Amino acid sequence: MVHMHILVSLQGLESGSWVEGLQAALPGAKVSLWQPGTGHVPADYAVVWQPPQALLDEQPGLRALFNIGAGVDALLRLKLPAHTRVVRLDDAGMSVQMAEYVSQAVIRHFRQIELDEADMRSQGWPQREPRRRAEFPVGVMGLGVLGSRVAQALKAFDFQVLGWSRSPRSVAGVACYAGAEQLTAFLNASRILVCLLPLTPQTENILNRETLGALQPGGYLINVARGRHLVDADLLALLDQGHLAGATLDVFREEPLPQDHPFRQHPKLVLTPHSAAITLPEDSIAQIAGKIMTLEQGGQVAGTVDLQRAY
Ligand code: NDP
Ligand code: OXD
Repeated sequence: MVHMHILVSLQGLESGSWVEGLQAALPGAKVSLWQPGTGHVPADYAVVWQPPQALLDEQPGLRALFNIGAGVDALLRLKLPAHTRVVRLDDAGMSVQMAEYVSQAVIRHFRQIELDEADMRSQGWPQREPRRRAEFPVGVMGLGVLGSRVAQALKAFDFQVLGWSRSPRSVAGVACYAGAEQLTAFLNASRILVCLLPLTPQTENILNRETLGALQPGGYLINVARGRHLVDADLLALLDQGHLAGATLDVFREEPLPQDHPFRQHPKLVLTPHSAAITLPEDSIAQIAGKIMTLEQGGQVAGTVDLQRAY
C-alpha cells in the first residue's frame, strides 16, 4: 500500500480526468487538485502544466514535479523548490505524432502539393516535372526522443537525412553532426531544416538570419519546437529575399499567435496552432504513475531534467 499525496495543477486544461486517472492508477495514493488559498497540506509529488509560483512556494518538500509536456522551458522559468526533481514526458505517444506531422510537412513541400491544390481550384490540370529527392536533404536539429523518431520516419521515405545534437549521436542511416563547431557544416548540407531542440539559453534565437541563411538556396524551415527558437523578422526577410522558399510553423513566440502578426496572412507560410504532437492523457498518466512507483522504490526514471543543461 502506497501512502502519498499527489497534487495536480494543469493551467487552462480540464483537470478532473487527470485526477481520476492518476487516482485509478495509484489507488493507495491521495490525488487532489491544487486550489489557491486552500491551505498547505504537504505533498510528495505534483503533476503540472504551467503551475502557479504559489504552488511551488508552499511545497518545498516535493520529491518530484511531473511536467505533462516534453518541453520544460516554461517550468524552468519559475523558482523551483531546491531539492525537487523535474521529470518531463518521455515520448508518451508524442513521437509518432511528431513523425506524422513533420513527414507531411516535408512531403507537402517537396511534392508541391499546395500548388497542385491551388491549380485544381482554379480549374487547371497541372502536370509538373518531378523534383529530385536528392536535392532536398533534410536536417533535423535535435536528435532526442522526438528528433530521432522524425529522422527515422523521413529515412523511410528515402530522404537524405542529417541530424545535429549537442553531444555526438548515432542514428542508423542519418549523417550525424554535433556541437557548435559542426553547426555550419550541418546547415550547409541541409535544404529543409526541422527544429526539434529544447528551448534553453543556448538554443534561444538559434533560427536566425545567419543560420537560416546557411541553408542551401530554396531552403525550407519546419519549426515544431518553440517559437523563441526563431527570430521572426529574420525569417520574413529571408522569405522576401527568396533565399527561403517557405516554412511550416507550429509554435510561436506568443501563443495564441496574435491576429495581426505578419505570419498570419503570409503566402509562403503554413501555420498550425501548437498541435504537432499533443499530450495524450491515457499514455501520460500511465507513464507518470509508473515513474512514481519507480521513484518510491528508489529507482531512476527516464526524462529526468538536468537542471544545468535546462532540458
Ligand atoms: P530531448 O531532450 O529528448 O532531445 C533534445 C535534443 O536536442 C537532444 O538530441 C539534444 O542533444 C539536443 N540539444 C539540446 N541542446 C542542444 C544544443 N545546445 N545544441 C545542439 N543540440 C542540442 O527532447 P524531445 O525530443 O523530447 O523534445 C524536443 C522539444 O520538442 C521539446 O523540448 C519541446 O520544446 C518540443 N515539443 C513540441 C511539441 C509540439 O507539439 N510542437 C510537442 C512536444 C515537444 P543531446 O542528444 O546531445 O542531449
Ligand atoms: C510539449 C509541447 O512540450 O506540447 O509537450 O510542446
